[in-house]
Amino acid sequence: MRTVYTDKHRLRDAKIEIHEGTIVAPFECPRRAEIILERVISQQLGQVLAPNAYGLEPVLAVHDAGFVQFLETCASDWAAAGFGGEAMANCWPTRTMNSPHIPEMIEGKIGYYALASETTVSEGTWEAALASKDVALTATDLVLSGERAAFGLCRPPGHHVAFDQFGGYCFLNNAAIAAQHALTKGAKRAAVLDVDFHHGNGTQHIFYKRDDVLFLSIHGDPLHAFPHFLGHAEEEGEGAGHGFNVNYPLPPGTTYDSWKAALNQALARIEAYDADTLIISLGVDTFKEDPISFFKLESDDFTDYGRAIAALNLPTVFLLEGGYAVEQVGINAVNVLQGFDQAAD
Ligand code: 5XA
Ligand code: ZN
Repeated sequence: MRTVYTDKHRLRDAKIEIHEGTIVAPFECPRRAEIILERVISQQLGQVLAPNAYGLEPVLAVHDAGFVQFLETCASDWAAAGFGGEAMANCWPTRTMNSPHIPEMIEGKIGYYALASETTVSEGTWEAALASKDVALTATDLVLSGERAAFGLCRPPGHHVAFDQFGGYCFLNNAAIAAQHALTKGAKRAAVLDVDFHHGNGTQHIFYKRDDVLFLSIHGDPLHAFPHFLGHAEEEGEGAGHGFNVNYPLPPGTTYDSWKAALNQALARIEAYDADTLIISLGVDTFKEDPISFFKLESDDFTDYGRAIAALNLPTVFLLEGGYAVEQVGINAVNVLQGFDQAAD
């Protein structure tokens, strides 16, 4: 399987994150992508190629134009306001302050467009996010042009980004952009399977009322895990989209047996849907040593589920999401891809 990668991901190099009441160095750091790339190369997974540039059109197919404009200028607007450090939300339109007005001052504006405060917008973030979606789109085009599978080594990740809200280390929704691109180029039924530890609230939000993208997510129960407010089993889609959103929330301490049982259900649902294109939001923060998750997968489990995904026999795009046990993140991500390749041969 070929990998799409660019070192432009390094432009996203925030220095702070709010985590459990403390300011820490961000879990989502450039080293993650470097370790995965090193593993791709050392395991001879396949050729590594640079992304093509796609511009903003595929972004605007799933994201709000005002939101995109905000992201582009956020870091410079923050500095122009005389604020120091990295742009960070601290005030939101909460349940009791629902208003149609978008603040002009950057402190209010970032609150309007943010869904969490842990993720700052640092200088270079926008450029890295653009490059990350180019990685996703290039990997998607490899698959649309006949390759059995491709790996987009996306960084920053994307699955928390809704139509017009960022957070959870994500700025543009790479998987949603890729799925929409596949449809625009002729696919009829795309499926996005999100195996990251965290619910893919953004992808769910973007496709919630649609029946041309089946979204499935296996994740930590939001009663106990970020993003806290979405990801429950009863969220099944709306209108034409009813039945096309499937959540598998799992409890603290989940080991591979029950995780795999959820995966098997998800794979059966994708088969029943008769998907023609499969996008995997590949987060490996389900690993037992991940610092921000409560699932207990072992490294060999990643190989096993890569094989199971291959058995669907679908053109498959893997796009990197989370995974923060930095020393093992390369092993675990590449195990999925190798498992897939072994079974796809
Ligand atoms: O998949 N999402 C993540 O790994 C980010 C979670 C952020 C928690 N504050
Ligand atoms: Zn995650």
